[in-house]
Amino acid sequence: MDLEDYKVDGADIAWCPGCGNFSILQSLKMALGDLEIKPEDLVMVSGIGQAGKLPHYIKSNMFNGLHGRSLSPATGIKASNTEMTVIDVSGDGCMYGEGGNHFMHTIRRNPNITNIVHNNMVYGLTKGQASPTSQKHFKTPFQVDGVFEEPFNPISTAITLGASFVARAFAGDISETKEVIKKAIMHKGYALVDIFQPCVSFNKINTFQWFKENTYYLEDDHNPFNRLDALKRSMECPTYNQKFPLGIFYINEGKKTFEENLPVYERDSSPLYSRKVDREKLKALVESKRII
Ligand SMILES: Cc1ncc(C[n+]2csc(CCOP(=O)(O)OP(=O)(O)O)c2C)c(N)n1
Ligand code: SF4
Repeated sequence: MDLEDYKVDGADIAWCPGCGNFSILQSLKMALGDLEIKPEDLVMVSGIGQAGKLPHYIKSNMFNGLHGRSLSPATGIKASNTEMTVIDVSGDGCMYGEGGNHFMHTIRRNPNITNIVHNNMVYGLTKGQASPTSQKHFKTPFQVDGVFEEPFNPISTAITLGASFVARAFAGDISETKEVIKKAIMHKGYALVDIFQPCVSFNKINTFQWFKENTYYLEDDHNPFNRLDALKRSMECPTYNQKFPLGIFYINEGKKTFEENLPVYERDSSPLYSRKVDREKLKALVESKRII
């Protein structure tokens, strides 16, 4: 499909010129186009933040909810519309801070959705406070002496929790990011794609150049099916004088999805909304639960 097919007529994009979000939007549209996913078959879900605005700029069905709470509606949307492609888009603050609890338990639940996280290591929308992935010693007008906590490692956390697909990309490389997003969408089960996204206004340390100098791609012979190897690689980071690896770290094959675990799909795979309500059965069920 053509990228124009995903264009929202009259959309006034509110991101700063030069923001890494533009490249992620471009990579995502290219991935959707290559996979021939029609806007009517796509649901974009987000919370709050600069990243959370992305669904406003792509023609699709969309749900924009609370900060850090997007994965629950995304899970529900997929469970009741199993034939749709569901993509959640969040910022690092939204997903790993406010939504940290939902992040963990969605990994355990394993809905067949793609979770794209724009990781700019800062709170962009609220003008530059530190986020869970801000690097140590990062100074902001709010963390005036610099961040003292260890940064949250989403890749290690996801692998430890047995996530179904775990990858990291860099917004400065549109074609590689597109390829990773395509694989994540095609993967059956929960797929995390953490994308380094320079915030040109509020993070003057982790710039496009900084990410270029501090990342490298996992070798072609990296085996994503070896969990311990993946975990080891996910711990490489500048804190230990290493670079951040990019690419597909881990694939947990054969894990049952959330939808596959639901009894409602055991005998009938048709999506819930397309089924006829059997009022007699429903009445009998309600009656059977009455205590008095
Ligand atoms: C529960 C809650 N806490 C805080 C806020 C205020 N808030 C809105 S956006 C935001 C930070 C967004 O940062 P991030 O998720 O990293 O996304 P970015 O803007 O960098 O893309 C915060 C703290 C909120 N809306 N709701
Ligand atoms: S504040 Fe940062 S993240 Fe937000 S649009 Fe501007 S550059 Fe992008």
